[in-house]
Amino acid sequence: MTWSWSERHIEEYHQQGYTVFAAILPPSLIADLRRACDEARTLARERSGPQTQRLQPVFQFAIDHAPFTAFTELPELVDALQRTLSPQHTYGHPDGLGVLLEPAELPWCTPWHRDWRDNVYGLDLDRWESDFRNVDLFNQLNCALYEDSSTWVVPGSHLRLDLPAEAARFPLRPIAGPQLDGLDGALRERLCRQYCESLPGAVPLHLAAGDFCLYRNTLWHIGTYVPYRRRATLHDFVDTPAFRDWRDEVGEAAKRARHDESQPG
Ligand SMILES: O=C(O)CCC(=O)C(=O)O
Repeated sequence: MTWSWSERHIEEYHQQGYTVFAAILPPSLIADLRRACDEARTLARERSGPQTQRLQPVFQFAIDHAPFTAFTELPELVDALQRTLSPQHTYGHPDGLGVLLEPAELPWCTPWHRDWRDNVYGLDLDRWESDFRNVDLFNQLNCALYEDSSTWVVPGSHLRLDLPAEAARFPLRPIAGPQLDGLDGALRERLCRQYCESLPGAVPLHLAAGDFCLYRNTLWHIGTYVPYRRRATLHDFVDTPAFRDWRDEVGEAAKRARHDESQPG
């Protein structure tokens, strides 16, 4: 497979909520990024323990930055992103670009979620509901350096609020993940899989090494991880001036709400 961009990427992005730029990274860059991510994995586990999910942002840590800079400047990627979205959309931010890693010891998964709505406590939910279809906001990327099927999504869910079956599956906030404490690895893996499959319409997103997935983080999505499958998947938000303004206004208001709630009354 050799990389080429087509109008299909725009259609997929809008209809499914994600599109994959297949084989867009050249093999030499994959090799350089893998070496830098080996350093990131070691450092992440030293700092946060064996089960840690990520090192982010990579530019703030003392590892080799050169391959990450090459990734952020790759002409084919800059072009593909701008043709799919707009010249205002950017990736590879000093305060954003990170790497998602496999756990060293035990399988686990995140709860199912739509970003901001379900994982930013104190957020103005009416505001999220009025803005979640805005394509200048809420884009992110996963770029796999090894084959990666850790991310599951509900295609098309970025276009709508929750269906009755989804609301019935997760009636409470915060959404709980599966109960894994004290269980052995194989059982944890099975329960994570059952949890992934429990949301109607959920499918795994399969990425090969060098594939770049651009997706709406307003999609229902989840990450599920096993220690025996090596993972180094670059992860970042896709920014725009409008998204910066939104975070300054709505994200900061959520921070203030959390702060006010934590003060003694
Ligand atoms: O691991 C992934 O691909 C998804 C991660 C994610 O959604 C999260 O950490 O909230």
